[in-house]
Amino acid sequence: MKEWYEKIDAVERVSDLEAIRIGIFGKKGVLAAEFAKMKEAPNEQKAAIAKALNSHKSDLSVRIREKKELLQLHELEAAMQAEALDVTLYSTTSQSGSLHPVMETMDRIVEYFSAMNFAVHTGPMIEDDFHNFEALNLPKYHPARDMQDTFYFHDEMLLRTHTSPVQIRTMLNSKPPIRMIAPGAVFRRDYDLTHTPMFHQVEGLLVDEAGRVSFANLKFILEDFLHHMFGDVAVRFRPSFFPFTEPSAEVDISCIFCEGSGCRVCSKTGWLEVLGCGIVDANVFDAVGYKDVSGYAFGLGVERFAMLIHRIGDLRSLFEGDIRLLEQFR
Ligand code: 2NL
Repeated sequence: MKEWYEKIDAVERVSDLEAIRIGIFGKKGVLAAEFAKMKEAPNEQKAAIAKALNSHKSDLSVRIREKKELLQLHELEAAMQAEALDVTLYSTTSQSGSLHPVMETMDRIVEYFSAMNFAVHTGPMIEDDFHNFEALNLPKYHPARDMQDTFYFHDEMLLRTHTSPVQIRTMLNSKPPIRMIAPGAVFRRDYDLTHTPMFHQVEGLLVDEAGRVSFANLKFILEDFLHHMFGDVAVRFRPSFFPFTEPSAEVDISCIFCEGSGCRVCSKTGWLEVLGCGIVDANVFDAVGYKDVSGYAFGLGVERFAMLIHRIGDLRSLFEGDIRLLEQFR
């Protein structure tokens, strides 16, 4: 039997050890053969032979189990050594991510108004008629509610067409004064060279006691904001109309491409429209139950800001998900 102990000690692979185990314990193995031989031995020797064989049986079994554990450990270590990766190695091919220009622009806008003490509020993208239209002085049958412009669900619900419902919810949930912005995605049934069915808005709202908020306050903050975003540009306010503000204005900056002399981007006007704003219409305050207050509001499209700031000519390139666009903004 001694040779089998030596074989176990000498073996180097788990698979070879298994062959040895079968050679000892298998049906045709050495133990089976020795036990068979024992039957031919004289009766008085049988007990001693059986005792010796049983002792070998348990010793060999323990030795095989211990050797197997040892070999498995060695094989695992060898495999780990062979597959080892140095994750600290410097790689020249590693890629770093970057913010999409729309989100980067949104962050810059939010950063400005946060610094000016405006709270940031968000709300649901699936809205109801009241929060998206009715409360904003857009009564039933107003053209802006047209099926042409709004994505409707079956049960009077819709995809918000602007972030104004966030302001309505904030006013319904809290008391004046309010000083907030609402950044987020909005949806309109529009798809052509200059419109996508989903785009991003930042709207602002400030409400305080009656008589404490003026158009001059609105003009100051928007001029300062536009200088923050576009640098040294001229800013002008043009009278306009929105159902939720009265009076209303659209805000232009001097064209950042031709510096006001007239080019293709500004349609030879020298001006680029970037904002809508106004003094909050009294009907909006009535709808949320606010009494004896005054306020201003404004809204802007983030994609348009991003395109002007980064001089991106085609709106669609912001939505194609082409990694080569992002690589230009690292
Ligand atoms: C634009 C114009 C605007 C508002 C949005 C607003 C919200 C409330 C009350 C009054 Cl709750 N007004 N929002 C006001 C004026 C203009 O957006 O051109 N957006 C892209």
